[in-house]
Amino acid sequence: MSQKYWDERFETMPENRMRDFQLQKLKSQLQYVYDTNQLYRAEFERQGIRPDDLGSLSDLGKFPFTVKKDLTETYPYGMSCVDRKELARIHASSGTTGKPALGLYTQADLNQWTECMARALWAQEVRPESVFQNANGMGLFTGGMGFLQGATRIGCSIVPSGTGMTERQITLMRDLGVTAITCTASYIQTIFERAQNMGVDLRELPLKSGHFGAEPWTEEMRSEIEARGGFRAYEHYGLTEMMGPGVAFNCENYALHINEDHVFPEIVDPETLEPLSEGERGELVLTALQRQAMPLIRYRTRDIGRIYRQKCECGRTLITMDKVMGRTDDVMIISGVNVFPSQIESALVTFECVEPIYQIRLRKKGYSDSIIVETELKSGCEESQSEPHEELSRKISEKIRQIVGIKAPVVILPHNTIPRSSGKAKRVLDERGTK
Ligand code: DLL
Repeated sequence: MSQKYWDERFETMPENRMRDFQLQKLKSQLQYVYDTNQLYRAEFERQGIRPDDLGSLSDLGKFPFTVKKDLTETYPYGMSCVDRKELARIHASSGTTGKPALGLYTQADLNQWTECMARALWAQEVRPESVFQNANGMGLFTGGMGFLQGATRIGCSIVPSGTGMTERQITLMRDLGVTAITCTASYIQTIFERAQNMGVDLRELPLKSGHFGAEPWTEEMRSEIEARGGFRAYEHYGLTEMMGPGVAFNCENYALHINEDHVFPEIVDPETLEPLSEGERGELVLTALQRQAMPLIRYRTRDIGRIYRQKCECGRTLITMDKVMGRTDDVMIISGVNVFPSQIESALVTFECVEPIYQIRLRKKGYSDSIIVETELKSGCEESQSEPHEELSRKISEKIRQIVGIKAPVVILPHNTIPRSSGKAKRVLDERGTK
């Protein structure tokens, strides 16, 4: 029988011992950034705080935050704590405008990341005998290399298929007996659709697990993927600045455990920036406990959620977080209500006849914003669909009203009109600047 945990010591460490471990790492990490990075030293001094002011974990709240602007303004190496020759890898986040935020790694950082990924994949049924298809972008995006490293460490047979060329992805999946696939939850929709056109039923293949992340996807979407694919759909959460995927992962019960021996989580109120208690909703703030090249202190992720300890049946004691359903910067305010694209997804996925593929047009209506939701009928539903489109869109609109609390017109487009995604889906088209 194979072992249950990849790294039992840390994955099942009692809470008090984990807290001692974190405190010790935090102390040395604060001292390290103070000694090796001018920006951190200057900022600590400006705020009149010294590394040895940290006596307990809650004292971390006295230290300054790091924000994305700190990384872009000091691009490329301003946040580095090591000599240039120590850098082993450089990734970049997927931001589309301006300078990217970089992720810098020493070889030791890469090793830690690999361990975090192996831990996550092991918890999700991936084993040395797995045939692991990596359909994440294999470049600056951390998804490709992160999963590659973790699956390599476990010893899987890896198919580094990258993104796109969907028919070939499906052919490989079928011919090679792929048992595990990783990509975005939106790209697996594209794969499902194309497989159906090719007459391939993924449920008949040996696929056991899908590993998704990099964008919000709802619980409803998880059920839809599992029903359509015949495999379990697991979550990965992470961001380039903190290492990439590997920050948090689903266990077999779908609890999203944080690798808290590497990443220390806090939740703060995004307005007042005051620390919130476990269980309260706010912005996730992360501190890298063991990294060398770019160990960010109190990094504001902009992701919204909660963290809480729960006794998980899987036996892991690692703290858990909510599935991230939105960022402070992608919230739309419609008729005074905060709306996240993922809430629209929750409504759409309850309708069997529409694809969980959608886009939201954000427009100006007088002084306020309004949205139009566009989706498509599933292929094959045109004939079986007995009710007129107007009736269906009215029902979806009503569902959105029930879930989100706002009225939004829904347009049902012909099949294959909305651009398919092979990476992170672009859900919102901001048309407020155009007529
Ligand atoms: O998306 C890293 C990653 C790759 C995670 C593959 C999981 C799987 P970035 O491109 O830097 O890194 O984007 C990070 O994506 O702050 C979240 O807003 C969002 N995000 C990542 N994972 C999830 C998730 C990668 N599971 C940003 N659910 C993060 C919701 C996610 N949002």
